[in-house]
Amino acid sequence: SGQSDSMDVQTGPQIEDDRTGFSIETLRRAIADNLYYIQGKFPEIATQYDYYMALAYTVRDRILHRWINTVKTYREQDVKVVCYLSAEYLPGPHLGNNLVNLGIYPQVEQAVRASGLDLNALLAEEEEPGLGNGGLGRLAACYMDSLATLEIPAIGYGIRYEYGIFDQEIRDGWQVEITDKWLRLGNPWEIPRPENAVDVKFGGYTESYTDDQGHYRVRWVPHQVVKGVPYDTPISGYRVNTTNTLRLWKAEAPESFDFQAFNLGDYYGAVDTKITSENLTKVLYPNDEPIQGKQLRLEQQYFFVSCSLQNLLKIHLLREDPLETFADKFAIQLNDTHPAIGIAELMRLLVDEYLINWEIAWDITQEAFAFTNHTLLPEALETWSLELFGRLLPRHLEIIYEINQRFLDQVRLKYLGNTDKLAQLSLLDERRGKRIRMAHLACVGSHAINGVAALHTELLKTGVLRDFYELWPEKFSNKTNGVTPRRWMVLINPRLTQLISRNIGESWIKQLDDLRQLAPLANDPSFCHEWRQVKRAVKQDLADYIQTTQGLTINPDSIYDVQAKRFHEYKRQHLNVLHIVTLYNRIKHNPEIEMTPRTFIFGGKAAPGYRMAKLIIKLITAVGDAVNQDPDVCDRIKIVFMPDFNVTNSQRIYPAADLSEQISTAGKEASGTGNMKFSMNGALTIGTLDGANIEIREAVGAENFYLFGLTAQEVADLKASSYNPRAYYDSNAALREALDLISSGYFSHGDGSLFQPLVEGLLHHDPYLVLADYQSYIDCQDSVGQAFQDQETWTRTAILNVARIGKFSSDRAIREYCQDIWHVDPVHIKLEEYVQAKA
Ligand code: GPU
Repeated sequence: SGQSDSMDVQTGPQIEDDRTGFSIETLRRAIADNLYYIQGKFPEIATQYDYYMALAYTVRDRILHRWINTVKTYREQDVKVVCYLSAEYLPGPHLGNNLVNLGIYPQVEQAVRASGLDLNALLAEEEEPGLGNGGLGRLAACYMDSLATLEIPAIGYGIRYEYGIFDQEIRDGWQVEITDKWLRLGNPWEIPRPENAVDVKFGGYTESYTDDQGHYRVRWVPHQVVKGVPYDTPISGYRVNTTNTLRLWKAEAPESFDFQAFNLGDYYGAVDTKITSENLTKVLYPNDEPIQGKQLRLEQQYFFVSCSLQNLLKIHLLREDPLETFADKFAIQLNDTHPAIGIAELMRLLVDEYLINWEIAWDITQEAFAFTNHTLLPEALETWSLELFGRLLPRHLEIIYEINQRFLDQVRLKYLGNTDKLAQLSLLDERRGKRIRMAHLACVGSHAINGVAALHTELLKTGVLRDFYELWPEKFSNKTNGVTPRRWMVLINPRLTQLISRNIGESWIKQLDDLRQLAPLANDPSFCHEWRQVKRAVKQDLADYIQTTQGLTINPDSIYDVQAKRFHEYKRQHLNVLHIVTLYNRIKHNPEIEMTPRTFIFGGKAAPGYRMAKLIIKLITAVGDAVNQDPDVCDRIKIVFMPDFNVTNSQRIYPAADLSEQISTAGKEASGTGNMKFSMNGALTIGTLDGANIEIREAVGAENFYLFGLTAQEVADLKASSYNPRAYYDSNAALREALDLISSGYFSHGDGSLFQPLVEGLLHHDPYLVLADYQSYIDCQDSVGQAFQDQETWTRTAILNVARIGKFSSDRAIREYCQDIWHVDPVHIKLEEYVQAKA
């Protein structure tokens, strides 16, 4: 049998080879070995999951070899390291991505086949770590991929949520949330490092004392201590040895803290502490652009930030570097304000624990930190009530007062007598109860501040952060988002990848601008034909999947018109629905009407407490139920709601789309990143002048982009001049009919009240200007329908979109961060033979 080969081999170097070798036979043997020694199974009783684990460990061994060499090199060469602080990461399944990055996909495919298995079936076994809500968390994962690929020393710090973002099911057309037990069957990609645990304090009070040298000092006497245990996941780069670390912290009860209670016989009290400690990292808050004020959320933020900064200081001191050089060795990036408490925490650690004087500590802090803002929605800007903040972090409150006082002294000098300026810039919002403004803390404590798309950065400078821009224009810059072509093209769209690489080589995978070489091929009929064949095959794949999972038949020759993203009113999924209902009414008025067949595909989760977002999901499924069964429609319109939109499921959607819906109210979507993923896979965009849409349109050419709607300026002007949505309803018959049909109960079994909140909201408030943009959207969609009739031109346009999308690689974004903000350089990792290393 296959087993006997591995029994016969010699011990010694051959064993090492089984953990590092890439040949098909070595890989096959390693899988069998891991099934036996890791899973403790033999083939007759092994499940697909067991084989997935055996394969995952096989791949992990190859990565570990590179990881160890990476860590060793960083240590020996005393390099500057990027520290990305993010409350969320959405890395997606690791196995496939690691196969791509290691360059062993074909070998592993064959080794798995030689074991009598199917690689796709094994890949499907992996539970993805849903440790984020959407764009912000996924961006962090793309950046980790690019950092490793560009050979930049980096650590990603975050939270090891035991339950990630909920799984979404649709029951009776409504979203139902199911707990995400992603760790249930074990996680082969993480290594716990209990020896690197740190303590984090909460609550209590502060007291001052005078030290031996007569210095005034402050001591924090906490009410509770929680232990943070790091779990490390390797992040491989594409075809390089560099393998960086994603370090996620889990909260546990400290061994010693309630020792006294334990001794006194309070066994249950001690266990209680354990339970409350572990609650800290139990679950991710499922709000995309979050609601305010939950104590546990602040505890999570402080917990992971304190763990991370303590860890950095420990690494720094282990390297025997003086604290004064801390900012030369670490660049700390704040992924929105969620980790902004880190500014006060680094001050506390330097001043209280390492006894550095305030001014020096402040210079170090400002030099080390940089801040990325990800939203313009005023309700999403984080603030914490003084009362809650002071109760949980009494020492940090004092430090923030001190930072604020020194900052406002500076402001006073610049704006003599201008008390409005002081109130506007202050870290404390004195209206609406006293609250701490985390964005202000982040701005004051950082040397660099950036937005995530050109328009977004401009709006920050003239809007929410204008006073800071006036004060420190040199701190501001734009860093337009990007996404990794390794996951979002190579991994998820092998057909397209092969077509491209066969024609222009493989350099584009690391140099996405090289896709430009496709441009001349847009005029090559045989290339266009192959392109169409690829698209058709990928669309068939999605049709098959929808058939099997939902029993719904869709037409692969129809336009796949896709809107897949979190549900939020500003993203305007309901505008999309109004288009569908408008088309439906046209058919009802004129059953013979010519119409390009469309399949409307939706995907996305709503925050569990966001009633309107959930009602919009119900509206989509309700319209779907009516339209999909209506014989009059005759396959001109189909509506699909793909449940549980996550990284795994999204990977089937992006490659198959013809039309990408990017229809947010101008000025509301900071950047968007799905827009880039669709475009890279050859979808055309229908979109507003919002976020990165503007730059995508500039890159691909206005003639290759379906633009509609008001500009950000027009939106602002219209709102200022008392917008009246009702007037649009009154003057537009098609719009009126669409809204009336929804109100009538036609889609809700005669229940006219179900969608009333939605319709009434649009008619009387419409904060996101759905009605104002309706006609422009409909007209634009009509031209999309027309254009799709001419497949030759459509394909040419799609090819040009891909040829010109290079800018939106996260590699470009990371290069800009490295040059302008972090001032870090690549470090090449050489592989030391394991055999040698061991000797
Ligand atoms: N974003 Br703030 C989130 O996904 N979650 C958040 O809490 C905040 C922002 C998104 C923006 O909405 C999106 O426009 C952007 O592309 C993304 O962050 C990454 O920058």
